[in-house]
Amino acid sequence: VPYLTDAHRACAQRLAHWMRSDCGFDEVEIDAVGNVVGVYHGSDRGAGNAKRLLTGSHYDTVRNGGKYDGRLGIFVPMACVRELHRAGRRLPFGLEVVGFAEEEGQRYKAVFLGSGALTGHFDPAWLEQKDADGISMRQAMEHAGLCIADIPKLQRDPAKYLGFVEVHIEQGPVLNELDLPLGIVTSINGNARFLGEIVGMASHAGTTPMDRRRDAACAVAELALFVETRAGAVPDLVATMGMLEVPNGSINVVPGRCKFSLDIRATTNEVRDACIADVRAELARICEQRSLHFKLEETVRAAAAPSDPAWMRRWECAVQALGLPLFHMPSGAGHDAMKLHERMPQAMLFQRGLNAGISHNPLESITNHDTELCVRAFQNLLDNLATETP
Ligand code: HGY
Ligand code: MN
Ligand code: MN
Repeated sequence: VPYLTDAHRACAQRLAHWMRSDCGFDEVEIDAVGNVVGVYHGSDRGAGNAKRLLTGSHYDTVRNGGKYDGRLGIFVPMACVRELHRAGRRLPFGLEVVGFAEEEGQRYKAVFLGSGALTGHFDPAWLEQKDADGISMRQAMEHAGLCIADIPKLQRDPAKYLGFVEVHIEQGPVLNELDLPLGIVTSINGNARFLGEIVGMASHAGTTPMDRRRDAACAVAELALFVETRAGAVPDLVATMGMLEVPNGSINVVPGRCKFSLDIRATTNEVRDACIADVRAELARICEQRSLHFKLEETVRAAAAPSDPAWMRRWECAVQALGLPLFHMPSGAGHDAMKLHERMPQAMLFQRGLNAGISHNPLESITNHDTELCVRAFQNLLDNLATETP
């Protein structure tokens, strides 16, 4: 479900339909970047004198991804609103549930586009980016009927919100191995992403002696093994070369070009940045030694986002009330909460995944029982917040 594809737009329509017809939201709209925004008014009936709790997650996915990455964090609060609506209950604050349109940055190099529009971080330069088929973001937005001129109006005033909470699948093996359904997130790892290319000389695979080659693919392979070793040497540091490609390569041609990506993450910006510096230095050394050229473009840099203590405590109380043990853990994955973190206090709740928590893979799966616990934890958080709120 990449950004603004037919599957993506169908997903937005479904979410809006369910918010409107099944859950009883007072306001539902698909905004200028494709976020699906549902508002369930508080006891002020939307008069605007009650603050809102902001929550949600993304509905776009990676290629060949799973069904629950992002979506869980939209449906859980939707289920809570449905139960409030069925009971005819109003909280002393409004509830704004957002299905963010673009978090993964798959079609365009614009991660957190959906949540970034709410925090005032939408970069107009993104509009001219072209996807793999040469379609610009501007063209894709216009084709989807989105009103680009309205994008700046999406920025939220943090003073009108109590904070941001996000439920998300863990996307890793920890809760599964501990046999725990829910986990309290302490911080979201900072990450940086790069797209690179090494350029050598394409030459005949049969006639070019091994000591006369300028093989771009072997250089990238050498860098990949360095990245693996460097990241493996430091706890909670991870680095991935997720894309590696010889454009228009041939079986009998020494690769003259090789494109690659880097994704480097750590619990602190300092550890992340030290790794980036070493990888850059090694890339330069490899290319110097092999008489190759390279370019490296940084496409994402998101700071580490520690959870707000008060909101983390609210999740702790909500989970404890279920009779579950508390387990605190960092998030290796990036989430929309790290974008909202730049504007308001935030904290996340993780739900266990099955199959060792595998994610970004169709094997991604959860259980109804764990999801029931997750919904009840969210309901507990809402009820506790209601008693706190005048
Ligand atoms: O890559 C991530 O951490 C997230 O899935 N966008
Ligand atoms: Mn993801
Ligand atoms: Mn996600």
